[in-house]
Amino acid sequence: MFRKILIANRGEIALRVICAAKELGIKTVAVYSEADRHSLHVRFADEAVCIGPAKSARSYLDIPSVISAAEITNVDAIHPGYGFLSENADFGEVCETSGIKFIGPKPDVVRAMGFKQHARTAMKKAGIPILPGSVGILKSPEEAIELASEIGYPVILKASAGGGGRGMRIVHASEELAGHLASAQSEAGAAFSCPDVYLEKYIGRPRHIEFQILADQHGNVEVLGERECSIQRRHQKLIEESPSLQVSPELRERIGNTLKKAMAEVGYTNAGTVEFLMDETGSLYFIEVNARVQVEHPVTEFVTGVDIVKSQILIAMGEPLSTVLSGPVEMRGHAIECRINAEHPTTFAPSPGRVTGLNLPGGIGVRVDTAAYTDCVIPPYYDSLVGKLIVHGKDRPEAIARMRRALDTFVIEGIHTSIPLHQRIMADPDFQAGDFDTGYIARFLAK
Ligand code: MV4
Repeated sequence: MFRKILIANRGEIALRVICAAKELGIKTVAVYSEADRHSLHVRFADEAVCIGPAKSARSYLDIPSVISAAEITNVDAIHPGYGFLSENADFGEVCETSGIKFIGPKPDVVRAMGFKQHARTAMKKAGIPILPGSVGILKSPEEAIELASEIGYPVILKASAGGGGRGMRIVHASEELAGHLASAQSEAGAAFSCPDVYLEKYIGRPRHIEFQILADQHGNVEVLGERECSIQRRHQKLIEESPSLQVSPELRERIGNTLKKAMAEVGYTNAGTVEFLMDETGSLYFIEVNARVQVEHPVTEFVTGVDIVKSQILIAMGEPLSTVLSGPVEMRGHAIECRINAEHPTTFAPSPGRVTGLNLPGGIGVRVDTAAYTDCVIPPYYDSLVGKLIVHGKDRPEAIARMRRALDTFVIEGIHTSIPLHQRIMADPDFQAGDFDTGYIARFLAK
């Protein structure tokens, strides 16, 4: 049983974890940078420790500072949230050697899932469909050219240690392959200290669909359905929903059952997300595993009624899923999330500054996850997410109507936000018809 946990994060997710801990009767410790002295996570935690200057590299990403704060306050465990140290296997190891439980998968599993090529091989072995491509990392341009001609162009080169679109190259013809391979390898080496690159068949205009899983320390895995995350710009998601209109009950059941087996086989524990691309025929192909709680977890919480963050804490304490969950997981209704960023709605320029006025929407089926308050200052040093507006309705049309009325009463003064962009998307006939893929935002902005 945990008595006290430290939250190694800031903003809305730090508050989200504090809420879960409070409901479990667990004390909390916030850590904060000098720029976050007046943040709500500092105010609502039982204790707070300043861990360094504004720049993340010297505070939220600084392992010795976070561990020192944990030791000084004598916590039992650390919840990393998302981003920052959440998928840093070295951090997980330091926690363990310091006698502090890391609320996430085991470091070896985090490390293995971080190498995409490794995750791909493991998923294939367990029967999860993957795209045709290299079996290991690419060893030579000749090997790459031979493989690509077998698969057929276009193909995509991906950094094994990459993610979020970094270190990727689309290759349309054999003449381009050697050059793109060399540049992908050097970019990957510089960015991730690992030059390994692999190759896959390229899918044009895919949909991005991800499955939420929970896995306990006793080999049990549950699947909490899927999320549709295709509405994104430059690898930043803007809108997520659950369920996906494109996933039939049969497909959900088939992928879900295979995932239970696959995640148990790789020794995965805690909450996790398995990302897929869907091609225009409706087939799903595994691309990567995210070994953390995700920004968009609330849409899954709305449709399943499962508290994912509380589940993470209980799993880390050793509880079996049979007691973490109150029965079989069922999906009810439809949920949509709009990410509210501090940025200009058409230029996407960052818009940090003081929030001079704030009105949060509420009412039936509406949830706002935010650390913003009137007169708070959004610092320029971190992610531009200022809040998430999530709605739940009996079906997708009701969820959209609810989102539209909630956006209409969501007022943030003093900074620019993405609220007006979301209002336009919710009114778009293509969005309303569910007619979109990962190219949607680029086309929408060009209209
Ligand atoms: C792909 C792809 C097409 N074909 N892989 C981008 C981020 C990384 N997580 C995987 N990504 C992609 N992988 C193959 N074989 C297209 C993308 C992609 C994408 C994926 C999900 C959401 C948005 C995207 C935007 C552009 C490209």
